Amino acid sequence: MIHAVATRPFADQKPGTSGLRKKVKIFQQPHYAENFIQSVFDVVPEKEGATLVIGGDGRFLNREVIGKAIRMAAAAGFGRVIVGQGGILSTPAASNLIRERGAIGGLVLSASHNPGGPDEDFGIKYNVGNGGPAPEKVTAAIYARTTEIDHFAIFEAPDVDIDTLGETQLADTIVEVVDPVASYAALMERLFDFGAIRSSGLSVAFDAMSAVTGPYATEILERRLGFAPGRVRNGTPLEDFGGHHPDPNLVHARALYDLMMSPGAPDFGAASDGDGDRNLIIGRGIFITPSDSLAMLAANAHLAPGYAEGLKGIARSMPTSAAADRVAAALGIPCYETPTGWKFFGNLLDAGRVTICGEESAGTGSDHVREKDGLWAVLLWLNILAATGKSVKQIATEHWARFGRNYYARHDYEGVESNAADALMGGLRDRLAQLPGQAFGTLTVEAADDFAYEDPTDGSISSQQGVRVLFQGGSRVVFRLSGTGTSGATLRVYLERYEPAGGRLDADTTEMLAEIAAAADQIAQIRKLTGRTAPDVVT
Ligand code: VG1
Ligand code: CO
Repeated sequence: MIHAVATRPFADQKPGTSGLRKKVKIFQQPHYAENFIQSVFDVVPEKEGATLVIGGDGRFLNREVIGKAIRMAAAAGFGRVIVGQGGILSTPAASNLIRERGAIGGLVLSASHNPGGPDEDFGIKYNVGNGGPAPEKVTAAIYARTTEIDHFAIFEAPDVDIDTLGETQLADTIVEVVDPVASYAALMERLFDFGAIRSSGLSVAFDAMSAVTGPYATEILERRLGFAPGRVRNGTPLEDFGGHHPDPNLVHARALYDLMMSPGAPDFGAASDGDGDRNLIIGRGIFITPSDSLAMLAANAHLAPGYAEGLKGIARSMPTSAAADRVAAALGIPCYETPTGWKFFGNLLDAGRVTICGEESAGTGSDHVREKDGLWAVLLWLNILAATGKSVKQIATEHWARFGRNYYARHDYEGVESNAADALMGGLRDRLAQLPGQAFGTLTVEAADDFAYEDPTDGSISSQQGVRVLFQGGSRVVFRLSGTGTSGATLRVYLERYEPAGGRLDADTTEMLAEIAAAADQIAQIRKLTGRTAPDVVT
């Protein structure tokens, strides 16, 4: 029986960089999740009989919201709902299923790298038929719908059993529970030379951070690639990620970092985030920044079977370092600079303009899906190591010797008072025109702007995507506010210094960036306006 339930709009359902992310307590308000899901369904055209994919990263509230979403999808008239067993689907696996099964879209339930549990974060993201995050015109329509919603429809029945593989009928909808790993693992086997990795003799340590990649990594790394049992750490997804932030960076994956810097380190260390789309890459004795990883993967991708024909182009988000640009130039292929967030890569991938994309925030991926993909990056690295017989350190040092090195760091100021953050960004924008020519220590500003992007495939324009200050010589600082935080504002300051081949390629990053960091504070008045003397997280 389909039930129409009267409801009233919530004022705070505007999707951010990747969907609607809020505290669990906010999602637990009666009708909160239902209103958002109904608003999504209301803007999906031709859903009658269409297929919808649903899955999440297993965090607290995942099962409950999936139960509701299935019954609402049945009420909305979808023909088939494909759900990962246990409610589990990593973000890239969901993207793959949408594409493989010809779904009209999918609901991905996750707050990614944010912590989980009753007092932590939850999120809902809608992906469209290409498997990627909904573009801005769709998220804007969803948001508009949330402001005027007056009822939602739900099929009244007990929740479907999502733990048993197979099909059940709910009204006119078939609910199909699938193995969350199988088709994703098969895709990886098509892209990479599993035989070469298996026989390479490489040793690995993978930290799944008690999040969604556990079952994927166990199946792929331990069962299919034959790495010894236990090489996947924290491999069981937990509702609260064991109380940790499932954020694969040097702060939250400290244990892995320490292992990789220790004398007995394996050849290769990696970690992924809550929903499996990010990656951390650490070689024995060397951390690879995500921006460098993108550049090094692009330079060597042809060594993997899936990319043997070469790359069509590279795309990176604006705050990501320009290391990839140099690779693109050497390969004679285009390099696109997009706003932050994976949704901007989708059109370029669909149009066949680029093959590989990446973000400084530990996201790398390719045209195999329409999301960033943590395990994909791990496997491409392993394929490159197996094919070349080189260590991570060797790949990196040879890369820098050829292209030069982009020293890079991101400073995050979290939980900043929203008004202070807005004042800081507003002040910066007001002063932009005066910056060129100004000197900060030995640095002189060459140009400054507020990044705007015109999508080359559909002409749509996204403005105010972050303030860039470019210094003479190719160093840079970028300022922007996070679109994924759930309390207050997060100011991100991205620091980059280019050192050409033949220059100081083996120096300490903090030291190399010290002058730019000082200039950033002077330019944006961070201490004065936020009261902070140091960033909360440096990655
Ligand atoms: C952050 C990252 C961005 C990434 C986004 C979603 O956004 O900076 O690069 O695409 O998270 O990643 P923001 O607006 O907070 O800077 V995930 O792994 O949270 O889906
Ligand atoms: Co993520």
